[in-house]
Amino acid sequence: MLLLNKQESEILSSEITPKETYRAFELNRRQLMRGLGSAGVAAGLAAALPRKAQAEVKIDNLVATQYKVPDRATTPEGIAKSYNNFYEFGEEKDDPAKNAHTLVTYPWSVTVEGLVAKPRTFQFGELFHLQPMQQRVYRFRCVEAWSMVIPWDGFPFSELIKAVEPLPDAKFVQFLSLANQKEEILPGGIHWPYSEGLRMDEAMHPLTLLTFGSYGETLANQQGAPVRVIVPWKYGFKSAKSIVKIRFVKHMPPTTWNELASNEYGFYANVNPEVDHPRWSQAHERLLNAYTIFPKVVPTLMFNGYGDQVASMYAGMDLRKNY
Ligand SMILES: Nc1nc2c(c(=O)[nH]1)N[C@H]1C(S)=C(S)[C@@H](COP(=O)(O)O)O[C@H]1N2
Ligand SMILES: [Mo]
Repeated sequence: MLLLNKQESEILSSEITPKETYRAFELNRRQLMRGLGSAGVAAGLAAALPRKAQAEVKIDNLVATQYKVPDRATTPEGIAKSYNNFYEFGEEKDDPAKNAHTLVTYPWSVTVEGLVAKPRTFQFGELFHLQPMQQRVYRFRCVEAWSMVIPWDGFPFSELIKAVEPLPDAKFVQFLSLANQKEEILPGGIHWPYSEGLRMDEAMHPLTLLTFGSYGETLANQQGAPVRVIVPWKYGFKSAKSIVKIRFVKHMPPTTWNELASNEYGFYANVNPEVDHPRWSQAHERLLNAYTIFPKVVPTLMFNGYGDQVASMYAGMDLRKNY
């Protein structure tokens, strides 16, 4: 493949593979090229970058947990950190890795406000040290029908909730990302800051992880540094990145994707192979856990395989209506 010049290889691979597969391939090729030549350049650039909140902290003494994915190989770190969705830094899967170095994560604080007895602004270091750090290997399923298996490092979001003591009226939690992007960049007009939300029981659920790292390292900017949430039984867009505000509210909060296209992106967004996205099936997913131009396609699991733990929260709800 390396014997072809760029143009030839692009024409060839874009003709024979679907667009998404081609992108993954193209990414792998570029990673290979980078590895071959530009390590020195990258190191020089890194030295000139702004300070990071994570410089204050270190992920060590990770607590082992029972959260594992027995049936699937873990996604290589290089794929997890170069094939991302972070629209503030571009629409293509390789844009965040290219552009998110401009994200300034120091100083960083997270304000918790709204219907809580103890509203508080946490400096990043305070939040990081609130609880011991656990590593959990989770399935991660994007609404675009690809998935990864990623070891995330964090602690249950419920620990933060307990620390601020929600009032009885708090029924939902809203997450707001840093407004990195001042302009509307999507043709349809996406509004910043990125907003996502969970119902209170979902936010309290032990699987919901306040996440500071992956693979035993603090988060890369493109993954939503320095702190994000991971909700493994829901489509990836529910897992807000680079969080600066957490708001406890009475009513279902407006969310970015739901506002953009409510018929495509519901508030619940539970992974569900039986409910198709209006433009594509959700029955299968491309498993991005190996460097290959033909990722394995596997059936998507109800609640992304976490049904035993989470299904009871939706008992009696019509999951076709509440998609
Ligand atoms: N602030 C913000 N958070 C975001 C997004 C985004 O564009 N902006 N994309 C979401 C989507 S669609 C997915 S699939 C995941 C991707 O996380 P990853 O790139 O770490 O795999 O982040 C979610 N969180
Ligand atoms: Mo996604």
